[in-house]
Amino acid sequence: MGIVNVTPDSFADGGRHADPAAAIAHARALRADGADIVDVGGESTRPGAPPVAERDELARVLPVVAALAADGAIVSVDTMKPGVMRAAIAAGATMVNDVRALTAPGALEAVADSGVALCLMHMRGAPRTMQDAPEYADVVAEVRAFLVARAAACEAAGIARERILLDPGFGFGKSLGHNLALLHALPSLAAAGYPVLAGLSRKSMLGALTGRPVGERMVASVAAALAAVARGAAIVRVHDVRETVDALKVWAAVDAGRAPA
Ligand code: 7PJ
Repeated sequence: MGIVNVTPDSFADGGRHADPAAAIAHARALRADGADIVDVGGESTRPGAPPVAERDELARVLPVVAALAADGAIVSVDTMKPGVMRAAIAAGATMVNDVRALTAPGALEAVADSGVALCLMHMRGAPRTMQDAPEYADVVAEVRAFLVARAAACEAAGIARERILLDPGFGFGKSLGHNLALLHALPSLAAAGYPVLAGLSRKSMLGALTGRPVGERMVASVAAALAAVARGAAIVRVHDVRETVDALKVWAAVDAGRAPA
């Protein structure tokens, strides 16, 4: 999954694709580099980010979703707002990626009324404050229990189990230790029976491990993506698609122990 931010303030590529035309061109390049899914987001969720009005988010996201869907791309919309979910689905998005796991009023219904896929992500707190000393008694058990409960709520609302993915939400209300415990324990989340999506690309945990600023975390990001796939992730959400695809090709061939078909 390639990341397409249509925002003036995302931490990893802030502003580079803020207008729809630039975002469409970027998404097409990511597809050419081997992305199977493009994840289009119009509201930054970086720690401390201000909220975005629905009308502004729609103006950013809809032209990008429509153009990519017309290309035949699998388009995911990264949003917490039911109105944006509905409009993006109408414009051709076939996946909703919600860092609030459909907890906003009306979000469950927006997805249940469609046939699209759904990524439920765990976040502790809200973006503005989530990195203020997050605490857990058992981060792995708590994140897993939250996600399984949200999946059950979605299924009760009529969303088929086959449509649901789970994501532990690296960096969303988690310390470095919490993030590493979750990545280490990814097999136990995968054992819940839903495909797992992992988003580690360029995140501050990689800065903490390597000492590198956000613009120099590509190698760390590829290593993290490989680690996630090796521990059971079905989808990795990344900025550096070309490099990640190369690494995954090598890893998959070694894992298979034979030449690719
Ligand atoms: C994630 C996301 C993630 C999912 C962002 C960033 C911050 N969606 N949206 N998982 N992160 N599902 O790109 O670093 O980890 S925004």
